[in-house]
Amino acid sequence: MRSQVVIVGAGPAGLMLGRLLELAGVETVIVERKSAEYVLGRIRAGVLEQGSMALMDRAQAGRRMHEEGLIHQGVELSFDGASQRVDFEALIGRHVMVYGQTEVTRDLMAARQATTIYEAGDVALHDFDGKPSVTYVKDGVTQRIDCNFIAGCDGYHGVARASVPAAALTTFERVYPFGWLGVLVDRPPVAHELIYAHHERGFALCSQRSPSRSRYYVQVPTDERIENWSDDRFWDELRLRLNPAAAEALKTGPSIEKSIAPLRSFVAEPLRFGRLFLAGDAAHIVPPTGAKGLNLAMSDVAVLAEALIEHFVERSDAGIDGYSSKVLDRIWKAERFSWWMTSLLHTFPETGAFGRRIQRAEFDYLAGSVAAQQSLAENYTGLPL
Ligand code: FAS
Ligand code: PHB
Repeated sequence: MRSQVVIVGAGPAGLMLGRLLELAGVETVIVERKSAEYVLGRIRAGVLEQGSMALMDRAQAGRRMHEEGLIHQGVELSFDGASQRVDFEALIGRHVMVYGQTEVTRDLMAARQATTIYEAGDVALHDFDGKPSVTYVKDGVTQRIDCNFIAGCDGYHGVARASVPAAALTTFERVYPFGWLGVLVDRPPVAHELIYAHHERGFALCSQRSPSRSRYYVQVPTDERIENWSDDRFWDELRLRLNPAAAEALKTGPSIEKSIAPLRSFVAEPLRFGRLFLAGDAAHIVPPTGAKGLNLAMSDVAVLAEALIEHFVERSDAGIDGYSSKVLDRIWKAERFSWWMTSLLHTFPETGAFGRRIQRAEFDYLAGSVAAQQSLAENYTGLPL
């Protein structure tokens, strides 16, 4: 088989890249390790920046998002009971949309016309410095796809970045001393906007998926085990971390999904190796506190799609030559913001009483400064592409 671009990974990055390329007439094949059902079963992000919303429209996959997504014009930050709303619309005239990553993935899957090979085993990348190809095993038979370019959209644990010689790659990483225990529940959200709460017991986040489905998180130690957390224990702990009004308004019920995700900041440099490009979680990881992970993946592939289209349609390599430096500039700004939000809102016992006072001063400065709130608003709603 032959194609112009082989995309490894059918998560949001791979599917969005494939869709933008196919609309421009560029041939693609996506090779995905798991089944479509498995990919859709992963419960992850929930907030889209306006730039990601515009990309869904460009991909002609935005209809349901506009019908079912919830426009949010601000968020609430609370700190040991004190609350501050950050009004994106009033501060900078922008907003975000609450629309789950599962739905984004479903819409992109439905829009895709070209080939996606699911349950492809032993995916391997070959000769991406010369004449690239990708091999995989399907129904016991090894298949090969010759191509012009490979896009590694296969996430943090994927094969693409792992195929790059270690000497060619520089990585930067910070692993946080805690994770997020997340619960999905079919109950109305506790508030009409998201609540990010700092409490001496730990961070908590009240998010949502629809007027009848909510998503909640609490900070837990890295070695925490999901079996230690009954629903009742989760709801009791969440109430303790929220301000009294939110704790009172919380509507609890049986969890329909419960999982623990580790938190890390990670960036690989550069993001181009000959005819191989890395995008999305294959290239970087952010702690979910800033709601940047999915959105960064989208902005990576918007730039990569433009570069590849320029190569095939306009016969220019300026875009592919500039891809890595262009996306890394925006990646590091999102890494900074995600690190800042995480540092402000989580408890870090190792930083002691002085660290807690600094966090409180950071919150008090934010609460009293329009400029600080504008800075949070422009980062949270998404920096320009
Ligand atoms: P993905 O990981 O989504 O997709 C990669 C795809 O490649 C997967 O389908 C995988 O099966 C496939 N793959 C892997 N190895 C392969 C191989 N060898 N061959 C073929 N295919 C292969 N972001 C937020 O903004 N908010 C959140 O709350 C949030 N929560 C998260 C919770 C968890 C547990 C995780 C892991 C991430 C979370 N994220 C969150 C970040 C997440 O949303 C990512 O940013 C987003 O999924 C990135 O999309 P992709 O780059 O497409 O990577
Ligand atoms: C979510 O709804 O899953 C979500 C929302 C905002 C975040 C992280 C996760 O910062």
